[in-house]
Amino acid sequence: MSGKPRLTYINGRGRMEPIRWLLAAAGVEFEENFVETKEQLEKLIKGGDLLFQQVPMVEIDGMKMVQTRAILCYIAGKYNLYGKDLKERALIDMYVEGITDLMQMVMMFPFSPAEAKAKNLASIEEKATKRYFPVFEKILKQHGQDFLVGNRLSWADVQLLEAILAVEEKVPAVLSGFPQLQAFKTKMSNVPTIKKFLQPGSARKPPPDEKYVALVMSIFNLS
Ligand code: IBG
Repeated sequence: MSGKPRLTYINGRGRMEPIRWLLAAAGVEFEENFVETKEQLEKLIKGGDLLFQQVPMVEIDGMKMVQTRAILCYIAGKYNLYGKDLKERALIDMYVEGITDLMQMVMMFPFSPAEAKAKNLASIEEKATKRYFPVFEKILKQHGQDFLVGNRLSWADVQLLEAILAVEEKVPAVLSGFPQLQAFKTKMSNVPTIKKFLQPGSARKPPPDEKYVALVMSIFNLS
């Protein structure tokens, strides 16, 4: 056995992408097992490895972990990206949950019916610029540090950069009113492990396209 974590999911972003981001930021190499058909998912389910009959599933340290948030917490804790004490952890949790709420809208966007696309895009822009990004702009401005919590890289920083880049793919000028976030994006993109992940050929998955939507719809029941 290689000892590398093994990720089971489709070959696309979905719910696995923040896990890929966090492992990459921690400098951890991983292997991927791509589910390509509904039959393959059903076989995995029959095999009994998916606790709730769902992916993402990550094999790590002898465990077969499911539930995205549990997996992320484990990786963040293991690789020192989860604060130095309970209070820093509480902040990281609050920031991550907020960003996850925004990312939920981004993740579901490709599945919007054509007639709802414009409205859903406007809603993502509105929530990003009026609710979520102002919070992080203010935090960074107030403490004047490079990272959101404890003056060192944490899970919250990684999730925020992922969210900024994902929203920018849809709304390129979204950071125009957020100078702190622009500087944050530049600094975070230059953290060596992240810089590597942002380069072509990494395990980072491309923006969702029609093929991705068709693949997801052919394998999963979206709810
Ligand atoms: N709470 C779980 C988690 O966070 O891990 C939810 C996991 C989940 O919904 N998994 C889906 C699944 O395995 C795949 S992600 N479904 C099994 C089934 O039988 O349908 C599906 C998804 C994508 C993009 I991709 C947007 C929304 C959902």
